Amino acid sequence: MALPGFERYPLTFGPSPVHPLERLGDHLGGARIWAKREDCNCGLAFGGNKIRKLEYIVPDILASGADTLVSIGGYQSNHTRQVAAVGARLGLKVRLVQEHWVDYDVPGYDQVGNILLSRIMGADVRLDPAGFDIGIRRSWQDALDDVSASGGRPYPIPAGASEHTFGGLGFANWAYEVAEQERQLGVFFDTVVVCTVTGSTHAGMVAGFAALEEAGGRPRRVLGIDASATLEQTRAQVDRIARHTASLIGVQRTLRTDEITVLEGWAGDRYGIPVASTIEAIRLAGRLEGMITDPVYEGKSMAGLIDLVTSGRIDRDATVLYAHLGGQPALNAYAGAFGS
Ligand code: 5PA
Repeated sequence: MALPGFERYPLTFGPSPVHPLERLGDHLGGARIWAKREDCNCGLAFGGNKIRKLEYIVPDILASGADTLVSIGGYQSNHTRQVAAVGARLGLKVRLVQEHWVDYDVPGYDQVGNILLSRIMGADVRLDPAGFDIGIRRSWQDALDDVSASGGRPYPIPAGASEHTFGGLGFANWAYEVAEQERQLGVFFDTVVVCTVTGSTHAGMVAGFAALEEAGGRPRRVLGIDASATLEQTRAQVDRIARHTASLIGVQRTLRTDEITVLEGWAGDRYGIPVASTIEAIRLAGRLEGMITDPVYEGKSMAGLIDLVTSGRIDRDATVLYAHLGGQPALNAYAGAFGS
C-alpha cells in the first residue's frame, strides 16, 4: 500500500531493501537491528533520501513548465547531487549553489565526491562562501533571480527539499512502504532511528506513521538523531514540517510533542565535522556488516543507534529499523579522517 492521494513520479527501483544487521545487534548485546537502504534505492548517481522526496515534487516541476532546477547545499551536499541526477533524468538544466557549510579545508573538498558527480552530470555548480544554515538563503534567491534574468524558467528546490509544500510526502510514503514490508517479513519495527538535519525525512516519517496509526496500526517510536549541531533550528523545522505534512495527508488529530523527538549527542559541535564516535561507528558498521556510512550524516546516526542500544535507552528486546539515507560519496573528501 502506498501513500494514497498524491501524484508520484517513480525514480526509485521500487521499495528500498530491508535486511537484518545481525552481527551488529549481537555485538551490541541486544536489540534486533535492521536497516532500510536508501543508499541503494535507485540507479541515479548512488541514490539517497532526496530521490524519494523528489518523486513527489517532480509532478509539480513538470506542471510548472520550468526548464532549470535551482537548489542549494554545502560543497559536499548529497542533496544537490541528487537534484543534478534528477535534472539529468528529466532533461532539465540544473543550477546549484554550493555554500561553504563546513570548515574542512582539505585539498579536494570542493572537487571530489558529491560535487564531482554533480559536475559530471552537467549541473552548473557555483561555489559560495556563506556558512552553514538550513534556512532559506539569499544566495539561493539570487540564483533563482539570475536564471530568470537570463531568460530561464527556474524551479526552486530548497535545502534538502525540506521547506517545500510536498517535501515531507516522500517519507510519509516510506512509512507506508515499511508497513507493507513488515507484513511480508512478519516483523514489527517498534523503533525507527533516522538522521535529521533539514528535517523533512524525519518529519515525513512521523506524519506517515501517524496516519497509519490512525488507520489502526500499532504505535511506534521514531528517534531523530541530530547531525546539524544547530539543534533548536532543526527541531523547530522537523516539528513544523511534520505538522504540515500530517495535515496534508489527512491526519485528523494534532501530533503530540513526544512524537517529534530529535536527540542530541552525536553531532559534535559543528555540522559536517566527524567526531570520535562518528569514526568509530563508521568503522564498526563497516567491519561487522560491510555497510558503509558517511562522516556527515549516517555515521552520526549510527553512533546514536550504538549508544542508545548499549545504554539501554533502546530496549534489548526492541526491533529497530535504522534508516540508511545514503551519503557515501562524501567519504572521499574525508579520507584523512581514517588515517593513512
Ligand atoms: C541528509 C541531508 P534531512 O535533511 O531530510 O533531515 O536529511 C538528513 C540527511 N542523511 C541524512 C544523508 C545522507 C543526507 O544527505 N543532506 C542535506 C544535503 O545537502 O545533502 C540536506 C542537508
